[in-house]
Amino acid sequence: MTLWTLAQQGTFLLPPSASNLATGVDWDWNVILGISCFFFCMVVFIMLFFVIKYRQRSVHDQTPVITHNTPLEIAWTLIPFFVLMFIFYIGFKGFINYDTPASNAVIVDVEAHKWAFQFTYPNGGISDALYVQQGVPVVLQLHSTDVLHALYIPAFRTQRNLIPSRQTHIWFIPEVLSPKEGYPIFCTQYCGEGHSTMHTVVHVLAKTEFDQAMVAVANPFKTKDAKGNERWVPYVQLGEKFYNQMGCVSCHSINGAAGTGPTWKGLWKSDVNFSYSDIPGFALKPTDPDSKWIAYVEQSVAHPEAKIVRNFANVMPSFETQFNGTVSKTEKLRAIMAFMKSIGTTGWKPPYPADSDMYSVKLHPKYHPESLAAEKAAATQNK
Ligand code: HEC
Ligand SMILES: [Cu+2]
Repeated sequence: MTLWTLAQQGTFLLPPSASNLATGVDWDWNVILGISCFFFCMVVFIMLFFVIKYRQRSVHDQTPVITHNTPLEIAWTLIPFFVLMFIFYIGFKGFINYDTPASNAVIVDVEAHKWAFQFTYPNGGISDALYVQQGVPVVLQLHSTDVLHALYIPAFRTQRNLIPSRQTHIWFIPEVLSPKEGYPIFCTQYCGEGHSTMHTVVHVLAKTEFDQAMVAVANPFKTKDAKGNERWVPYVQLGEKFYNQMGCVSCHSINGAAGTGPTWKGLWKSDVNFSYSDIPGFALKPTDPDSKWIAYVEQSVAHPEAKIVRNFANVMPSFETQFNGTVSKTEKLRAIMAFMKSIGTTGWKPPYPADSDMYSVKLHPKYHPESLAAEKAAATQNK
C-alpha cells in the first residue's frame, strides 16, 4: 500500500467522506464554494458588461458626475452581511458538534512521538494503525511525548494538534467501511526530519472483523503470515517492540551509548557491581547461571530500588504492574529478556525450549548482521 493508492480514494475535489463530521463539513464546504463562485461570476460578468457598455466611444465623451446611490449602497452592505452571518452560523454549529463527543463513545488513547502514532484500546491492546467499528462513536485522546504533532484524518474531516504535557481530543462516528488498505492518517505539524514518514491508516470495520482485530491487538504474541496462517512472533522481535512501546528505550541504549540507565549492550552475563544492594556483597559475573540472571532482571523491573547499579541513580520507575499478575505480562518480560540477550555480546544458552519458534532466541539480525549471513549459509547447505 502506498500513499499514492490512498490518495486515489477520493473524488475530484475531496477525499472520501466517511464520518458523521464529514457530512456537515462537506455541506458547509459546498455551500461556501457555491456562494463564492456565484459572487465571483457575478462581479466578473458585471465588470465585463460595464467595460463594454461604457467604453469611450469618442474623444468628446463626458463622464457624468455621480456622488452616491443610497439604495444601491444599502443593498451591497446588507446582502453580504446576511450571507456572512449565514456562513458564521453553519460554521459555528459545525464547530460545536466537532467539540462535543457522544456520551457512549469508545475512548482510544493516542500517543504521538517522533515519528509515529501509537493507539491504545480499552482492552489494553496497542497498535500502530487505528481500528474503529462502523457506527460506533470514538473519542481519540491525544497527547505527545516530545514535540508538537497533529493528527489529521481527511476521510473523517477532522484534525487536531497533539501538544506536549497537555491532553486534547477529537471525536467522530465512522460511518463508512474503509477499503482494505484503510483511510490515511497524517501528522500535519512539521515535527522534525522524520515528519514526512509520520503517517498511518485507520481501518473502519464491521463488528465481527473489529472484534477480531481487538483480540489481535491485545495478543501481540501471535501474528498472521502472508498466507493468513497464525503463527507465534519470535520473542526477540516481540521484546524489541516492548522495549520501544514500554519506554525502556528512553533510558537504556542498545548500542553501548551512555544514558540515564545502563546500556543493554553486553549486559547479559557481564560483570555488574552495585552501589547499594538488599543482599550485602551481591555482584553478578559472566559465570553466574542463567537462573541468577533471570531472577536479577525480574527483580530489577519490579523493584528497581532493591539493587542500584554502581554509577547510576535510583531513578527507574517500577514496572511491577506491567509485568506481574497474568501469563501474558510475565511473558512480556521474557520477551524483553530474549531481546536483551540477543543484543548481548557474551555466550548464552536458551533456558526455554528451543524447538518452538516462539521460544527460540537467536542473535538479532539488525544488530548482528553476521548472524543473518550464517543463517543463510546454513540454509543453502541444507538444500
Ligand atoms: C527513567 C529511566 C528508566 C526507564 C524508563 C527504565 N529504566 Fe531500567 N534502569 C534505569 C536506571 C537508572 C538503572 C540503574 C539503577 C538501578 O539499578 O536501579 C536501571 C536498571 C535496570 C536494570 C538492571 C541493569 C543492569 O545494568 O544491571 C534492568 C534489567 C532494567 N533497568 C530494565 C528495564 C526495563 C525492562 C525497562 C522498560 C520496561 C526499564 N528498565 C525502563 C532507568 C530506567
Ligand atoms: Cu509529527
